[in-house]
Amino acid sequence: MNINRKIQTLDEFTIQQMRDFPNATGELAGLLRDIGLAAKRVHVEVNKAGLVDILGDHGTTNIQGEEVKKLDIFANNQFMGVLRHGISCAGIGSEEMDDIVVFDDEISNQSKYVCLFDPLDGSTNIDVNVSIGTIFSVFRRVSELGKPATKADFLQQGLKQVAAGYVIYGSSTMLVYATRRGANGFTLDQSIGEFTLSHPDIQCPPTGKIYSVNHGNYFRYDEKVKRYITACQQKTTETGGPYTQRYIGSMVADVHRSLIKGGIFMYPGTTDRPKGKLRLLYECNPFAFIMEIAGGKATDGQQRILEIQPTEVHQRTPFFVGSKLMMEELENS
Ligand code: P6P
Repeated sequence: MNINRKIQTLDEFTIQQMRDFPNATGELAGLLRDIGLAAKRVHVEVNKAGLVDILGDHGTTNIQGEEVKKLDIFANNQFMGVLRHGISCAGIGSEEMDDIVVFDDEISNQSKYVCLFDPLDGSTNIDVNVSIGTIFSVFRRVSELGKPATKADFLQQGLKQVAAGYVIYGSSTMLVYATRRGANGFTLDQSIGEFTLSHPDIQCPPTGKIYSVNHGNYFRYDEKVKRYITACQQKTTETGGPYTQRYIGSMVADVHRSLIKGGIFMYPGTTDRPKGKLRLLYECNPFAFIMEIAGGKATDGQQRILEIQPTEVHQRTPFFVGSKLMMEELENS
């Protein structure tokens, strides 16, 4: 009997992916469903942030020296909670925590994966109702199963990710994730409380008309970046131009737009911060993985983001990501 399955939920999609791989254990599918559950809980709080006292500062600063918003902590606890009590993750790293957290219990030590999170990116925008997001990265452990996860499990090159994704809490709440089999987007259908497949097999357009960068730092960028920005403002780009400039100041929103509509997002290094601001492990690696799976490119200005060998959990990197042809224009500028 041909059952009408036009609307596929995240759970049904991940189970279908498992059916296509009979020898899959279902751990990764389970981990993605756990992340989807936590994302729904964060969605509820983000969407009522204006009504209850969950806005504003938590009164502490994190390892980045940044003011921690109450929603940051709430989000961190939601994702850590579902994974600690699940059966698919041996430990996590998070922007909100100084070091990795190894769950170190009998079940978790048998788990094949570890996760890294920015639980609520763009949190400075929370108080002004601009889209914010969660970013996550999943690695298969390199340490021995049955024993606690180790730092080496987290400090792997981005090209070794088995999955990566983000949640954007915007005009709708969407969860986008990629595995080597493709990038897919799921929009939260609040009538049934499920993420439902809305953007199957996402492909990043090979070019676009939008460049995204913080012009306030212009005079602190290197000459190559300045040349490219100038080209974007003139008719001197190979793919047309002049382009439109859009900068929301929330990475998840800026990169999501670049992925769906085409474009380029840049957070370059500057004379005062040569490594830029964005974090390699839980901001740049996940988006680089998704963008490459969708046909785009992601570099630090010199090399593929995914080939960088990390040395510490919170290390920063300059970040350029987006449509293949626009990225090549930047590389040749
Ligand atoms: P700037 C938000 O705080 C964030 O980490 C990213 O989401 C965003 O792309 C970037 O910082 C914005 O930084 O220096 O341009 O305000």
